[in-house]
Formats: sequence, structure tokens, C-alpha cells
Amino acid sequence: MIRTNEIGAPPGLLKRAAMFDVQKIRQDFPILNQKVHGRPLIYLDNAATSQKPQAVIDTITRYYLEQNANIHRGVHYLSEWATRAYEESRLKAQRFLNATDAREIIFVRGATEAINLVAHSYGLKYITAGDEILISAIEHHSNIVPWQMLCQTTGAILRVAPMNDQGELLLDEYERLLGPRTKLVSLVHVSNALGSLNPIKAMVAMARRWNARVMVDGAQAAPHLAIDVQELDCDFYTFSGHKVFGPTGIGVLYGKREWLEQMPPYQGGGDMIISVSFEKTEYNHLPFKFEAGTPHIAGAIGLGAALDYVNQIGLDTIARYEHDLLAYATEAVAAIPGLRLIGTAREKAGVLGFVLDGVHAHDIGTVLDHAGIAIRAGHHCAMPVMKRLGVPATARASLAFYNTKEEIDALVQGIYKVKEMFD
Ligand code: 7TS
Repeated sequence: MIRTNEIGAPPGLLKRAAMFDVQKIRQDFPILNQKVHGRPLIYLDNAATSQKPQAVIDTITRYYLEQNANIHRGVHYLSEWATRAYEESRLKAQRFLNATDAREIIFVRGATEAINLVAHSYGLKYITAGDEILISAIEHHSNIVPWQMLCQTTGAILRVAPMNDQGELLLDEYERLLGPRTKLVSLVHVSNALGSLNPIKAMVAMARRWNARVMVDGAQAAPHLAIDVQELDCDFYTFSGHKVFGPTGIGVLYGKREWLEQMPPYQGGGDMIISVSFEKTEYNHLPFKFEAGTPHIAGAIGLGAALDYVNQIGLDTIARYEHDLLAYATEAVAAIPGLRLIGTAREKAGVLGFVLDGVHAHDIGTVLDHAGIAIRAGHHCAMPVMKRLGVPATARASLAFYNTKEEIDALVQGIYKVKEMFD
């Protein structure tokens, strides 16, 4: 297990931090080296999905070229190899989150499936009519809808902790909404629409006073900051592989063992059983109880390669670099007349949302696309955030560690071009 010093970086990586060379890093991402509409690609849609380093692409290719087999069932060489590689990836995910036990790491399709798993499995067993589930005003739809569905089924009540105009949660209000009926709290770590970084550790501690379980949606945190589930003391944590430079279709659900042991399976099928008869089925041990059917083996192994890659650079190095880049981008973009930043929390990661006077966000996205610049425009699967801030949609540039100041300069130029066209 990698232990960190007081500034958070493993000692061996401190030297590498000083040596962070973004141009060198970019060479690891072949997709970045291409033209779109005749212009060099500037990829600023990392919150939707991030690009993959050659090491991940090679790992997946090699798996299908030389190593493909089903896991946990074969006695032959390839099956044993694939099983070992799949389980090694679980250990990598365990270290990535600093979980105490590999049995606490469940492979899922992504953050969406993880939240649905907890809502179904934990929710249907432990939540009853009149109980309260608390979420926040800045959640992605995937951390709203599964809880609404659970409330509809059980008669539980969904409560929502409000935010201020900057996109920061109001902690006093959050604390006031907690109470003896609060059975479960589910919070985003970093908002995908606003970039707000929530003080999760403090929020978990407040929920603990009422003995509520806490789930954290880390889909937008995992690519940007070091995560330690023991320090956060949350009960569940999830992230998606494709946002952390790994493949699509794979993600991780961390759950405290004491809860996972007590929770019923989410899906039934092969691999999640010890024995089956028509009278009775005995479920498998953790983590296999929650991994019915053939999983995304190549995805899990590719995710392991992605986590290795990220660890090699170091999440603290990444966080420092991106912090400077976001500050640079914020200042440059905010200076554009007629532009309003959406999401100005004091603690932010990775996301720059904005609206432009008299121009629809989709038009911004289209004009920038013709300049080779990929951003996202719309409600970002966070319609309640848009409603609360009184905007139909925003343009969103979202950063990764391979983005550069020159790309931000090009974004600013592109926005000026949008203004010219619509003035
Ligand atoms: N939670 C947050 C905070 C997210 O940003 C997303 C995806 C999800 C959950 C769902 O992740 P999935 O991998 O299961 O789909 N967010 C975005 C986005 O901002 N633009 O496209 C997808």
C-alpha cells in the first residue's frame, strides 16, 4: 500500500512532481495528436469521458490478442492468467481508494450501476416507509433517480440539501436536514456541472451522528484527487473507469465489508453462487456475491492499467497541475465581456461552466467544435442545478492533466469568435 507524507505525495514521486512535463504526457495519448475539422484537436470534454493512454490501449489489445478467457471457472492456462489479472486489478482499485480489504471492491459497469446497486440491495433491505434519504442540490441524475425510484417503492422521503449561487452546498442547511429519520445520505464528491468540491469528510461525520449510511459519488473526483475511503469514513464510494483514463463499461463500487456482507445480491446468475439447487441457492462470498455473470474482464484489466498510469504521475501532482490550469482558465475566461461563469465555488476541480449573453450553449459548442475544440453544452445530466441557477443550459470545458495553457488560450479565442458571430 502506498503511504503518503503530509503533503500527500509518496516520497518517490516528489521528484517527479517537479518534473511534470505536459508535452511528454501528451505523447502517451495518441488520440490527442489529430486534427478535427482541419484544426488540432483540443479536448476539453473530460468530465464526460477522458482519453486513454497508450498503456491502457496496449493492455486491452494484448488481452484480446493473447490472453482472452473467462475467469473463475477454467482450469486452463489462459483462464488462470485472466483470473489473476482481473483480481490484480481489484487490488489496484483497493489501493487507489485505500480500502482495507479487496473484498470491499466490487466491479460494476460504472458509477450509475454502483448507485443503483446500493439503492436496490441496501435500500430495499433497510429503507422503509417514512425513512429519509438525503441527497444534495448539485447531484448528477444518476444520484437522484435511483433514490426517487427507491422512495416510490418503499414510501421513503427524498430530502435535498440546498446550495448557494456559487454552487456550494449550505452546510448548516445540510446539518439541519439530518435527523433520526435519515437512513441514507448520498453525495457527490465533485459536481460534474459546476466543479464544486464538497467537504465530504465533514459531511460524513455529521451524518454519522445520526447513524446514517453515506454513499459518495466520486465519478468526477477520482480523475482529479487522491481518495482515501478510510479517511472519509464513507460506507460506499463509487467511480467510473472511463473518466479515470480507463475503458468504458467498467467501474468500482467500494462498500464497507460489514454492510456488503449483510446486503442481498443485486443480480442473480453465474459466479455469484456457491451452490444452486431448485430448492435453495447459497450465495458466494464477497466480492463475487455482487458480480453475477461474466464481467467486463478486459475492462477491469484495462482499468488496472489506467490506475497504474495515474499512480505513476501521482494524483497529488495531477491535482496541483490542474489547480493551476483551472485558475488560469478561470481568469482568462471570466475576463471575456458578456460571459458569466456558472459554478464559482471556492473549492473546485476540473470544470469550467459558463453562459454567454445572447448565445445558446449549443451554439457555443458548435462554433467551438469547428475550431477543433471539444466541450459539452447542455444540462450535463444535472437539470435541477440548471433550474436552481436559472439557466437552461451551460457550456462546459472540463480539464484533464494533459490539457495545456495554450489550449485554454485557444478556447478563449474560440469564445471571442462565437461572440463575433452572434453580435
Ligand atoms: N456521477 C457524476 C458526478 C457524473 O459526472 C457522472 C457522469 C455519473 C455519475 C455517471 O457516470 P457513468 O459513468 O455511470 O455514466 N457524468 C457525465 C458528464 O458530466 N457528462 O457526461 C457524463
